[in-house]
Amino acid sequence: MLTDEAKRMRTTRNDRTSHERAGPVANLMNTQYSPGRAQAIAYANVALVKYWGKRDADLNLPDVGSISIALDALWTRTRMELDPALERDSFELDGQIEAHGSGRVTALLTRMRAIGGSEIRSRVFSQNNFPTGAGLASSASGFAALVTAADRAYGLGLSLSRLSELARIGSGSAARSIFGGYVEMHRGELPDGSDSVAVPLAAAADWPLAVVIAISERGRKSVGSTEGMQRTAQTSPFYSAWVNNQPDDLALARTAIATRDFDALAHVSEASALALHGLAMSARPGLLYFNATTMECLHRIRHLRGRGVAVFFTVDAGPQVKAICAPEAADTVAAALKDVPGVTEILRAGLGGGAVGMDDGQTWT
Ligand code: 2P0
Repeated sequence: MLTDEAKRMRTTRNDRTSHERAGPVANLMNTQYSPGRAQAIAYANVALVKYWGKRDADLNLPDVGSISIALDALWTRTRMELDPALERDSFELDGQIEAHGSGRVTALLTRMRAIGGSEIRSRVFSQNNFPTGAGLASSASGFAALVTAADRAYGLGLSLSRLSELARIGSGSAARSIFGGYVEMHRGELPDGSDSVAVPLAAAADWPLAVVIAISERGRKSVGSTEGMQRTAQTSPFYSAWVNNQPDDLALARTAIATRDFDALAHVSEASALALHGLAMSARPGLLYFNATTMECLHRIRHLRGRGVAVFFTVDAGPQVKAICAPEAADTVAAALKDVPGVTEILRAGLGGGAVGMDDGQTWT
């Protein structure tokens, strides 16, 4: 007996799918399904207009829309094998059986099995090429890769919009990592979450900005995003102001991206990041994701922009600072941030593509 969700997903599964998209590994794609085994790659994203807060915790529906860019240098690769002999799904992350987060993985796979009418459990092997749980959006690339691999392994052929919806159930930011370049996540209005999905705004090649990331702590953050959002919504006196202001910031960012207006994008992105952290600090007890190095990096970036360098900052639920800049400014920005005491590592990225599924056995580029 199909659930209502499974019926709805099945009726909309004939749109463009991840199997048909062009992308950085498109040359490796095979249009044939090979149900049973599959792999996928998805890229992390960084929000310029931030997501923080949920209107429904069960379906993971956001209280606000958001806008992000995909990062080509930070990715998750996931391989899946269905095995009728398995009693439960197993999930290995970076070579270790993962207890943390495996409940979300199983819940998502159970939903996807319901869509395909399968009961066969899977072995899931995931690999991040960057630190997990340190404010670098590992859950975004992770869940986007998972639903893309599962779509192929279970032979579902779902549309990108439905994959975005499923990825969102795993992690709100993951809905955005189904698409590449500049992406908007819609808050949506419907209680079933079917309009709470991401859409592409512009391709990476349309406006190829660069990103420089200053790492100052590699450990897992003390308060995860899900718990931090819940605490903020329940205790911050400023939460409703945050929600009410978001449509204005989304409109500003949309226009800035459409017109390639770097200064306008810089202003709204920094405002959104600072508002998010001000909001988080106003929860009780307050959430402090910055360390001293974070703050110093923000000053350094503002100083560079004051000198005419095309750069702005954003910070997520962790201390790492992401500097978004014109490609020709990336060397200057990287050198300036490397020099900040407490910065242990600099990562550099361009804008990435959307999640791509491929058959098992194909090799990665
Ligand atoms: C964002 N963050 O827009 C914001 C800014 C962190 C700060 O989305 O609870 O891991 O799994 O939906 O997606 C991180 O939150 O949270 C996040 P859940 P998620 O990128």
